[in-house]
Amino acid sequence: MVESKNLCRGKIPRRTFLKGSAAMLALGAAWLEGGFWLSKVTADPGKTANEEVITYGVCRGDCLGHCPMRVHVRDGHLVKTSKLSHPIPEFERICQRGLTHVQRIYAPDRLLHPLRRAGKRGEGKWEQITWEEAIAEICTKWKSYQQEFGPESIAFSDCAGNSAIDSRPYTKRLFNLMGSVRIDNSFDNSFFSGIIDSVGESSWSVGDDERNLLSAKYIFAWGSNLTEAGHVHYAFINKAKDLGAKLIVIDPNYTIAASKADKFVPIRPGTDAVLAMSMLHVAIAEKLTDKEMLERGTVAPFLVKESDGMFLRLSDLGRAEKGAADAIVVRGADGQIGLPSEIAVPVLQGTFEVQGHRVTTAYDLLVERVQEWTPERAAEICDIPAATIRELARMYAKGPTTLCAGYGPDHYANGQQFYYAVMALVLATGQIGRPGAGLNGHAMSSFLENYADIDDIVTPPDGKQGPVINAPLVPEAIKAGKYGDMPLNIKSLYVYDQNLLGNQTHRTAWLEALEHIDLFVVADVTMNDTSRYADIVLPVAHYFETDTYDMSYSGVAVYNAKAVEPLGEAKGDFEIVNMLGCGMGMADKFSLSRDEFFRKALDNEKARAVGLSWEKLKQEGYIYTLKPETPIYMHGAKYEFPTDTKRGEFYRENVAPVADVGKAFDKKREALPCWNPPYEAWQVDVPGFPRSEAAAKYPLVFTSKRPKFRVHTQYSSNPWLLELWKEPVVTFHPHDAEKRGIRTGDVVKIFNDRGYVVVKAAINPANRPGVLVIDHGWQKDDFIDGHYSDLSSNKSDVMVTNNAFFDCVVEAVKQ
Ligand SMILES: Nc1nc2c(c(=O)[nH]1)N[C@H]1C(S)=C(S)[C@@H](COP(=O)(O)OP(=O)(O)OC[C@H]3O[C@@H](n4cnc5c(=O)[nH]c(N)nc54)[C@H](O)[C@@H]3O)O[C@H]1N2
Ligand SMILES: Nc1nc2c(c(=O)[nH]1)N[C@H]1C(S)=C(S)[C@@H](COP(=O)(O)OP(=O)(O)OC[C@H]3O[C@@H](n4cnc5c(=O)[nH]c(N)nc54)[C@H](O)[C@@H]3O)O[C@H]1N2
Ligand SMILES: [Mo]
Repeated sequence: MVESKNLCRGKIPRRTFLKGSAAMLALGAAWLEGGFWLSKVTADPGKTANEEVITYGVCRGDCLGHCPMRVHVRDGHLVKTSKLSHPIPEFERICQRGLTHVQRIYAPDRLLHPLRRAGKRGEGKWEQITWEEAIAEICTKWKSYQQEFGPESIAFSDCAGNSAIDSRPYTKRLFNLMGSVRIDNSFDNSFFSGIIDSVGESSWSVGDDERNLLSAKYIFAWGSNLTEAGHVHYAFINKAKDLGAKLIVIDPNYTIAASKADKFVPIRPGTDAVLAMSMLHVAIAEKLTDKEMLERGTVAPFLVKESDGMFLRLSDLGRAEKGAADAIVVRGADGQIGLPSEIAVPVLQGTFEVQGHRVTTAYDLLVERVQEWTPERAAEICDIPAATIRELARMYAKGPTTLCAGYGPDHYANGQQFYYAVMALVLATGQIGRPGAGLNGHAMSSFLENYADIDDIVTPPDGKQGPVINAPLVPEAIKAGKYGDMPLNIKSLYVYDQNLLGNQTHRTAWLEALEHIDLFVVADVTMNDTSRYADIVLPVAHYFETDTYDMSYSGVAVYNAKAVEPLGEAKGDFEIVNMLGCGMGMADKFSLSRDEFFRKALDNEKARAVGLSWEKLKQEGYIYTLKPETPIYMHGAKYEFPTDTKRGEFYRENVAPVADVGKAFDKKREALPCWNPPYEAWQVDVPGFPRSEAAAKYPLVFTSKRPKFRVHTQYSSNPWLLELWKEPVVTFHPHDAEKRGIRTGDVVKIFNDRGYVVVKAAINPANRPGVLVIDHGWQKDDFIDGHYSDLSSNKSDVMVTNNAFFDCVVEAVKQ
């Protein structure tokens, strides 16, 4: 039997064809390769056709769109999805992926039955088992691991599959009650650390309502693939451009957004923090900073003690006890020290002696920190002319400027440094908290409110909450049997809502770690890179097959009614978690029905304030929650930020590594923006920063970009979308291709010490020389050989443990 996932692309799979046929012959129907998840959709002959029922749903996955849609059903079959109207035209949207749910729900790679591995891991041989057998086997083994090795012997890992509250969040209840390890997927951690530490987190994310873009004069798309990774959001950028905003794109590669830009700034990879610090240097030198914002809205006037790097507080002056009442003080021009409320105009600069404490304002420390980054020095690092850096700084400071930072800079080991640096620029120039000035775009815009309150359900007071470990550190921890100094014996992994072996860095390290795992369970909708390696596969329903609530990112609360019955024996995560909870002897804690769960979740003040309850939602189908009074910009309005100090923080007095595994760090350096070159992707010798050893051996930086046709690996077997883009292609700048004798259409092998991938090549002058680009989200069977995730490294900075996909160098040869 041929694995049908590949057939729909019109090619014979390389490894599975003969093996599968032999298996069929040898063992008949006892087990099949690729057979159990094939969907057979037959219409019920007894029914009259054509009567269409329309329900509502929200498209999931992590494209950051969460578009509400209408789901059309005939004769119990999903036949179409279409967009839902919205009173704000730019929010009315559906994309080519949203329009193809029919092909997702009836996809040939859908998992239909619980499966037990019947061959070697990853071999694709399966035995169909019942749900009862699956749950009993998992729970019996889990209990024995718990008994022998403790609750931390089981680890759960999740990410981007389905963020609705009955899926990813509800599963957390199970592992919190079991005391299991939670693996932090460590995607985008540098982005979120830098931004949240600097300006706090608004209701759901880090930035403004997209409507605020329409008042911007300058839009900085910084490492952001606006038109591909955020194309449903791009309507706002387009409209802002029509209204006169200038679009500036900072990216190593000439992206489609760059082709629409007023200015394209091709930057050397991994150097964005330097550009941001240099722009700040210019803004300070040319007096373009925002005094009012610095004084009232940031930590600028706070006095940093030379002795310990902490802010001067009342307790240091003997005016309060240490603790909650102990407030930070500032200094007036007359030398008076007091609370910010007592001192009308605090000084922003200077070093002083205050009752035996030598202190300097936080702003002065920032000014000193960016002193070295003259545009001329930054030009050497970033490969951008000094005059351009000055021009960018002037535009940014003039405003109103909206920053649309993407995750490009996040994907290097030094990633967080950019986000801390750029937020210092945003704060010092006051480009935040007012019309047209703030954080936005697909990556930063507010996801608006979710309205569900399930904290008590997800984190029950009687839970045991096991340790959280960052994914890049997990393979080593599994192999070593310890995490830092803590002994750790992970015997079972439960992966759901994540295609771990398709999307984590350094796949080969994960495959080696799996050899130490006794029981690998994967709950997914499809047979993919990860479920293929499982010992037990649990088939999960597509979300339109379950009764659920979800919030669109355009402010529509949706009753996502079960439009059709789950295919085969698939079940929602909610039901699976309840079965596992009961199997683990916690029947009393996993007895909520879906209806009870959603009723409880929406029974809260916030939901009531917008007229939302589970019953009302079920009656009405969907409810618009945006009101004229809904705030449109999230941070910095009236100089207030949702941080500990209530101010924008470019100086961090409590700086510490996110994953503390006992590694040393320089507190003084990390308290303010700083830069070091990426680990591998540093290809040049600049005085003070010699080329990386890895780049001396492997001269090309290997990066990826989001394609419109997939969300990570989701939709990757969708025939309609495959018609538009049928296979992975790695692109080369003409110089790099010529040097290697590579032409468009050639098959190339991309390799380094960690692994290789064999794919087709194309020449693209839009690439920065020395940078390769592949479209993200392909899986093992899509490559001619190898896997692109075998190339990337799981090394990350000591401060933020993050998956640094692009901090990866390679060589390429024609096959
Ligand atoms: N090379 C490279 N790799 C990258 C990146 C990159 O830029 N380059 N980007 C990274 C980033 S930023 C991210 S966020 C990650 C995302 O990484 P993942 O979270 O692994 O992304 P997906 O491929 O979307 O995997 C989600 C899985 O959830 C399944 N699923 C869908 N609905 C449900 C459900 O209701 N229940 C369950 N149990 N499963 C469901 C889907 O079938 C799919 O297999 O990828 C990372 N990987
Ligand atoms: N269609 C689609 N949309 C998605 C997703 C998807 O899988 N598919 N995934 C969603 C998720 S989880 C995420 S995290 C976001 C990601 O959103 P983006 O980060 O906007 O998406 P990418 O395509 O990874 O784009 C990274 C950009 O950074 C550039 N870049 C690479 N290196 C550098 C550098 O050193 N400096 C600068 N300035 N730029 C650099 C790349 O050329 C590219 O244009 O997209 C979301 N939207
Ligand atoms: Mo992401």
